[in-house]
Amino acid sequence: MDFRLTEEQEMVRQTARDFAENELRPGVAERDEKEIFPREAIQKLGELGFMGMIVSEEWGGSGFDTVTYVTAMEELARVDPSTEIICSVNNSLVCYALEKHGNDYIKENFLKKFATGEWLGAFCLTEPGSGSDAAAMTTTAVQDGDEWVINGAKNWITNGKNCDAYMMVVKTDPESGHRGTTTFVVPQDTPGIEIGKPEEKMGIRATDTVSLTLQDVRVPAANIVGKPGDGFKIMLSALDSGRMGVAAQGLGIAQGAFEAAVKYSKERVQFGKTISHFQAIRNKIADMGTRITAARQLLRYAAWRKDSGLSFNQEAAMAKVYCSEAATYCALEAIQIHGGYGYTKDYPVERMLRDAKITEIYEGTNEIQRIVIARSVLDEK
Ligand code: COS
Repeated sequence: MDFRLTEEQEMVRQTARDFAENELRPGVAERDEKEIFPREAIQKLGELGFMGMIVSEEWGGSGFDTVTYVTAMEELARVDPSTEIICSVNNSLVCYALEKHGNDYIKENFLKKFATGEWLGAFCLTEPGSGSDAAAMTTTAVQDGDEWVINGAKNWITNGKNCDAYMMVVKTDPESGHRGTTTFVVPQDTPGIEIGKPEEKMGIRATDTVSLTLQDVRVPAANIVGKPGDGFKIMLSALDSGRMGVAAQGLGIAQGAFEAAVKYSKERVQFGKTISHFQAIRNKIADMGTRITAARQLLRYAAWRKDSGLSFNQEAAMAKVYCSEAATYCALEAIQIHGGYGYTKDYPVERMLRDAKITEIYEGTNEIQRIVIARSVLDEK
């Protein structure tokens, strides 16, 4: 067993860290405050090969393994969790699923564009009436010759406004429950798609999150991902992979909050010494550091299982739960260590807490992750 990153993994991690420090950190507070989408940063990440990290080179990707991917995503999230999730939705939800399930037409015309960063992707599963109970979706597609006609609505779509195409699951045989669902790639400029007003969110405010109204949206049959009827399973398997991107986001936030707290504790003087000397503060630092180290190992283990061709559904869910809860925990403790200053926008830790909370909610709430974990542990799959 070797816990060290390989030379290549370490090089990619350093590239991600340099990018985050030089390109993301300078504007991160302003983008949060003014809800500015980091378009230029995403374009540069595309040029660096970070938008298709786990896609093979044949389809325009960088061909990295998943350990490299989560390591890079952690570095982005350590500084800018918004940019991380924009990137990770494209990488580990959309690109992963299209490479695994898409036909050559889809790979040539969509995957290549997403993987090179020419296009940005979004993932559409949730609807106003179906969140955790994803199979309860009611958006439909009806076949009309060589086309399918989609009607319905999707919401909570990360990248929904700034993307170029959606990976979207809908009911094509409403009588057959989840077995009557099909996944399509739908270009954003397809007539009949109305994009709602971006949600005004507590955190990850540089991302756009929108709802979509779909009225007679015509999509060629060639844009079906996998087989008709397999849509739900394709989306759930994409989420197994995507959840590692969210876990990396949580881990990066936890690490960023930890570093800010450690730094502040060594600067702030009370009772004649820096507060890093006080046991109450030291305990917090010890607990944060322990959780972060455990979170990182769990996430890299899940990623290693995926890279090794082993099942990773349970471990990805565990990593998502543990890393996201470490994020909220560390951000809260970092604020506590900063005292009143931590509760203001003069320090980054208040943003880190706002950014942390969503990691416990999206790509499957932590309550859903625990269902997934328990089913797997109890062998009830
Ligand atoms: N990958 C592939 N297939 C999977 C799967 C996975 N991870 N998990 C389950 N499936 C399959 C099952 O094998 C089953 O197939 P068969 O009917 O052929 O046996 C099918 O999917 C349905 O599974 P199940 O009966 O377990 O579905 P449920 O409706 O009970 O839902 C949960 C299972 C709750 C786990 C699922 O709905 C879920 O993950 N919900 C959260 C959705 C989510 O993450 N939303 C966030 C969207 S992005 S912001």
